Parts: sequence; C-alpha cells; structure tokens
Amino acid sequence: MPFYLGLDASTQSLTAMLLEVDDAHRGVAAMHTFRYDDELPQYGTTHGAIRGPEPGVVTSPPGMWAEALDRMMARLAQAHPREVADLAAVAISAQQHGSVYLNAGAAARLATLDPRRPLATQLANVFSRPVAPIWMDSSTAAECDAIARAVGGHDVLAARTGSRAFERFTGPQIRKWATRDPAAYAATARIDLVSSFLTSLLIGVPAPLDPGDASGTNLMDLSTCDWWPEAANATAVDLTARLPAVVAPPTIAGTVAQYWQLRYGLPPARVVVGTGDNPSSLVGTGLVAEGHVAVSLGTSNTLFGLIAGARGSGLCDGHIFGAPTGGFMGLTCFANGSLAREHVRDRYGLTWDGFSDALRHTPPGNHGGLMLPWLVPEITPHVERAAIRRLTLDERDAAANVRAVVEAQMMTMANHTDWMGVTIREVYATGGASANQEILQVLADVFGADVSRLSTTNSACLGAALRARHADVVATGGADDWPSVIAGFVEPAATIRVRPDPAAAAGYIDLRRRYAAFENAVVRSGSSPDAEQ
Ligand code: XUL
Repeated sequence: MPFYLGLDASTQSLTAMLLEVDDAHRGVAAMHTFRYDDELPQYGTTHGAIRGPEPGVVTSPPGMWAEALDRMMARLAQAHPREVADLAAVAISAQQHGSVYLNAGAAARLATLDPRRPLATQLANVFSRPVAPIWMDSSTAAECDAIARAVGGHDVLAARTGSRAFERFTGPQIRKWATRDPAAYAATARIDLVSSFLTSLLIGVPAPLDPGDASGTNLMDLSTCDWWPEAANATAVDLTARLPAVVAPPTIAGTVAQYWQLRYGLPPARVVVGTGDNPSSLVGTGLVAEGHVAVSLGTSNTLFGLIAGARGSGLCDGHIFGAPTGGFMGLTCFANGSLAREHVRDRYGLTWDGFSDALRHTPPGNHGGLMLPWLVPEITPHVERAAIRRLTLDERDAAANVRAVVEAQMMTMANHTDWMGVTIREVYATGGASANQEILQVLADVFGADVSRLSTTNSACLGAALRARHADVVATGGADDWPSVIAGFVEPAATIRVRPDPAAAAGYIDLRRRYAAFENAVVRSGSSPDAEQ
C-alpha cells in the first residue's frame, strides 16, 4: 500500500503526517511533532524564533530547520520502517515569507551530502546570511514604502502581486538586507523561502516554489504566476536570478535524494513542489471549492478561503495567494494568535481548563469590556508598538480578561474579512486552539455562523500529505480530481459542530462596531493611557 508524507515546518515546531491510501482504505498512519525550543535548545530560540537585536527584528536559524528535518526522518524511519519504505510521495508545508540565503557553494554541497554525517553539520558553510528573517519580523517599514513608491504605489503593487507591501513579506526583507550588507548580498547565489529550502534538502538540488508561497513575497505577478520584473528591480539588483523558479502545482520537484535513501531507508519517492502553511491548510481543510472559509488558530490567526479569479486585494489588510488547487485564495493574517492567548492564561495563573471555565462563566459581550491583545506588533491592523490595551475592562478580573482576549481575536478577524466579499455561512476551524470548544463557541457567536472543527488540528500538515497524494495520482496518469483526493480526510469531526447562540450573535453586531471604533482610535493615536507593556 502506498504511503504519503506531509511535513509542516511551522514557526514553533515540525510535524510529520503519514497517510496510507489505496482504493479500499485511507487513513492517517502516524503523526509526530516536535517543538524546536524543546528538542533543539542549542539554537536558543523562544517559540522557534529569536527576537532582536533591533526592535521588530525576528529571525530563526535556518540550520535548525535542517536539523529538525534530519531528526524527524530518523524518528519516522525508526518508528515506521515499513511505511517509510513504501513512501510514494512527500510534500513540504512551511511558515510563509521567511527567507534563506545560500552562497554559491550550496548547490554542490546539496548534491553531495554524505549519508554517514548529520545534515546540519554539512550545511554549516552554505549560508551567506546566518539567520532567516521570518513572518513575525516587522522591521521593514522603510523598505515597504520604497518598493511601493518605485512601482507606482501600494495600490499598483496590490493589483499586481495580490498584496500591498507588508513588512514580513520576503521582498521588503530582502531589500533591507541587500541595502545594508551589499557584499553579503553579492555573495548570495540563491534566496529560498522556507518551503523551497526544505524541499531542496529533500531532493538534493535547488527546488522551485509554487505560486502559493511565491505570492507571499510582494514579487510575484498574479496574472503570470511568475516574478514581476518591476517589483524585483525595486527590491534588489539581479534578484530574479537568485530566486527559485515558480512552477504550477502539482509539479514534481524531484525525487528523495540519496542522502535520505542511504541514511534512513527512504525510497526514491516523488517530492512535490512545496508551499506555504496557509495554502497547504486550504487543502487540509477541504476548501477545494468556493463557499466556505477556514480559521486557523495557531501562532498566527488566519482566515482564508478560495476565491474566484485573481484580483488585486486593493489597499486592504488582506492578501491574494495562489492556491494549490490552481486558482487563488484570499487570506487575512493576525500576528497575535496563540502567544497572546497564552500570555493571558499565564498572567492569571490559569491552566487551559481554567481558561475554558472562564469562557463558560462569563457572558457573551463581556459586559462591554474590550481588549486590544497586541502582545507582539500586529499585522492586521498595522500596529508597530505592541501593547495590551483595555476599555472598561478590570485588569484584576481574570475571567473577564480571558473572554476579552478571545472575543477580541474573533471580532478583529470578522471585521477585517469583509474585503474578501464572501458570505460566511460556515467556518472550518483548525490549528491548536480549535481543540477548545469554548473558543469555538465565541467564534460561532461573533461570526453568526456554524463552526465545524476538523478531525485534525494540523490542517497544514494534512494538506501537505494530501498534496503529495494528489501530485502522485496526477504524475501516474490519474485524474486531477481534488474532491476524491481529500475524501475521507477532511470531513469535520462528526461530533464537533458549534452553532451560534442567536442572542449572543445579535449582541456581537453592535459590539463589533464598538471594537472597530476602539481599534481605529488606538491605531490612529498610536498610544493609549492604560497600555500594559
Ligand atoms: C501568513 C503569515 C503566517 C505564517 C505563519 O501571511 O504570515 O500565517 O505563514 O506560519
């Protein structure tokens, strides 16, 4: 029986999921996850990242991702040797926007990896930049303005690439570094995204990118699904020569390299072009047709859905990305996801059960108490100076603060999604916090829509494994039939369907307006008297 492997390199952890699929049977054979902070403490990350030294700068060590991949393969080979030997295809999903800088020696090194030695030690000299800026970085405001100005404004950039210039996007990140360290940029032969970097490691040659991840760079033209020369020129000299090729899904990028075959007994399985975690989640939540949206409650909170045709996102907060199914998806991203929820939980000394109790024992609407839970600089709306702010909310009241952080996250998501122009009747919930029924109730009440929790909370990883299956079917002459690929894997967990409470939903219509007014006022003023740092 063929097995399919999906790997999701998220901000905080690496997850692997093995699917077994044939005509008679389909199911998840195994899933493993490990957190970088716990298993690779030598890299010194906190929640998978390193902050500073300058304000707004957030990076990760790219060697850590390589070592994580090596260790995960070791674990899979040890725990599931039979499944690993029968692997038909593999696909990567990875946090979006992060970039990895490789020197001219990297390609030769990749092609000649020694299976007797760990991967990370062999990659020690391939990076022209020792760190990879990641999506949490908010230090490139000046570069965003410069790029937008050079191409005729943010609206021109948004119409072409699907997004106005965003600080975390790869183009502004490249521009900042190339301007500050031109010699190191000149010594850079290739700039990967996290997905193409890990895919390159798997196949032993530089891998391409898919339009889903390439559209998170401010560099891809939506109409051609290729690099847009004007944006590339506005970013850095000779940039397109350094970027991976953009190829349509479900292109096979290569086969599993000798290193993995000899070291862990993998077969020369097909490796599909990688993509970002959000495009991958689109497949893993079963959104292969228009009509539904998914909310992912992970390190970031994201809301996304398939949309008809490529169209610019205008000057709004959202993005148009390529979808792994060939079309396009709309997405809005909120930086303050799990870290803000955890901050409130820890500040009041609660467990997750205590957090849920607090939600159960406080009324929808929270007696009007509001919070702006910006523990880190926020992407949507754009907030540079992180701080928690309260309005008619008693800081000493633990339960009210728990409700306030969850209501705030749901209301801001609902308010900043109108640009997508979709009528939301049902929301699919995924990501770690989707396991919490009380959080889902707030989601349902605020959106006034049914919420279904999917049976896996890691839809990005499931999406990767399903993309591997889909590409393998297509590569062997089968039909390009997404509905049959996802069938049996993405159905909502039968018991978890949360319906909105009509009275609560009606109350949130007004509260969402109050929340938007509070948010706008603080964003405009840039500060608030009762800010908690
Ligand atoms: C999306 C975004 C985040 C990362 C997190 O635009 O920045 O969702 O992909 O993994």
